[in-house]
Formats: sequence, C-alpha cells, structure tokens
Amino acid sequence: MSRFEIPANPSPLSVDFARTALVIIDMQRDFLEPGGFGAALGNDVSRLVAAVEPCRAILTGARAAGMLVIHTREGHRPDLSDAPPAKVERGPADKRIGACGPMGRILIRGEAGHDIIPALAPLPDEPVIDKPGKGAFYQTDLDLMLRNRGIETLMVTGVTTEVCVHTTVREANDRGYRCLVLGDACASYFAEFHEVGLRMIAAQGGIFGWVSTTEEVLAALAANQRAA
Ligand code: C5J
Repeated sequence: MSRFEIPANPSPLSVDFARTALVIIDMQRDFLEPGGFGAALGNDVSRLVAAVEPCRAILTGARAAGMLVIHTREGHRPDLSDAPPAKVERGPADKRIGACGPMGRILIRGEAGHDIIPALAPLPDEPVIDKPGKGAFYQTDLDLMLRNRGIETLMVTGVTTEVCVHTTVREANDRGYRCLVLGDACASYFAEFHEVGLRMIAAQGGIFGWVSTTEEVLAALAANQRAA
C-alpha cells in the first residue's frame, strides 16, 4: 500500500506515494548565498537558509522511498535570448540578470551562482528543470515528465514562497495536479509574504492546494516504509 492520509490545511490529503513527485524549487546559490542575485537586490538571504534543512530531510525521505525527485533552477542562456527584456531591464544595470556578480553572471546557466546549493545537489538520475520564468511549467518539459510517469500529486518545496513556489503551484493546480506545499521547507525574503503566501494556497477550501509540514510527510513516509 502506498496511499496515506497527510494532515494538512485546509483538510487532510490522501496521497499515493507511487504517484507523487517531490519538486524542489530554485534552491540556487544566487538566491541563498551572500553575493548572489538575491543579495544584490538587497535581500536578507539568511531568511532562505531556514528552508535548507527541511528540504534536505524531505529529499532524503523521498529518495529512500524511491519517489521521483525533480529540481528546478531559474536562469537564462548566456546570450539572454530566452530572457524577456521586460525581465532583464529592472534595477541598476550592474545588478541585472546577465550582469557580472561575485558568483559569475547573475542567473545565467553554467555560472556558479546558478547552481543548486551543495546541501541539496541533485543525483545524476534526478531531473533538473531549467526554467526561464518563475513557474516551473512555463517553457519547460516538466508537465510531459510528470504525465509520462503517472504523477498526480506534487510535494512542493523551495524558494521563494510567494514567487516561484506560488507560480509553480498555480500552474500545477490549473493542470490538474494536487499540490501539497511543505511550508517549513519553503522560504521568502519577507516573513509576511511567506506566511500570507501559504495562507493563500489553503484558503477557500484549498484554492491552489494543501499546506503541510516535512514532519507530517516524513511520518507518513516512515509508515509507508513499515507497510512495505
Ligand atoms: C525570484 C524565485 N524570487 N525562485 N525567484 O526571483 O522565487
């Protein structure tokens, strides 16, 4: 049996782990480390670090359960041909996408800052979705990958709660996936945006999905292991 009921807001969610994927959004050096894009914009990157240990714990649990694990990275081609001018032309010229930062060109594929932080490094068989937008479905093959594997539920973690996590959850919800957002494994530069972002997902009977915690999912994964 791989179906378990996970306590969540606004209601428990019945999850079939065999048809569930863990999606870890944009845990990149550019967002989490001092000297990256996030810091260049004046954000306190230490706020995002709170999500690292919960992400690591759920990643370990998902791998042990044999679940599909998908990582995403926000970034662009070096020639910026996939970066809309409206996205690039924001803020001071030296802090824009493509500008040179301490970890290489900001949010450019192949640069050190674009990489996922070492604590959450993908394994060779785990798909990494390189996305040009905030949502993980926009101009990527994520939907195809999920449908090919019969995935119906996404456990969503990562940063930032109100931007790329939210956009991805909204895109997934419209495509018919159940999204279980693990609140403690998400983070924002803004405490109030994180809190309200999670509340928005679960509001109105779960308008975008369900919100739970890594602890609840790890308990269910342990029960799943015992039942196997
Ligand atoms: C942002 C993200 N905040 N991954 N990206 O620009 O949320």
